[in-house]
Amino acid sequence: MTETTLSVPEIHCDHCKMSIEGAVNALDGVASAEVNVKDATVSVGFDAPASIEGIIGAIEDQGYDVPSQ
Ligand SMILES: [Cu+2]
Repeated sequence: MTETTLSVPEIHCDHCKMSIEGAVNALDGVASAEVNVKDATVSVGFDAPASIEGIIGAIEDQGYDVPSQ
């Protein structure tokens, strides 16, 4: 399993946490997604067919900018 932590500076509250965790956990291949509101990060554990690009896309679809990591 690949584990990665993405910085998403626009995360600021529990609403952000719920929407991002919901969207990323819904992706095929994602084992776990957890948002840390204080650090504005998303930690994800995943295997194929999930990919970094797909995970970033799901976060962006929720309205958050994901700067180059
Ligand atoms: Cu928020």
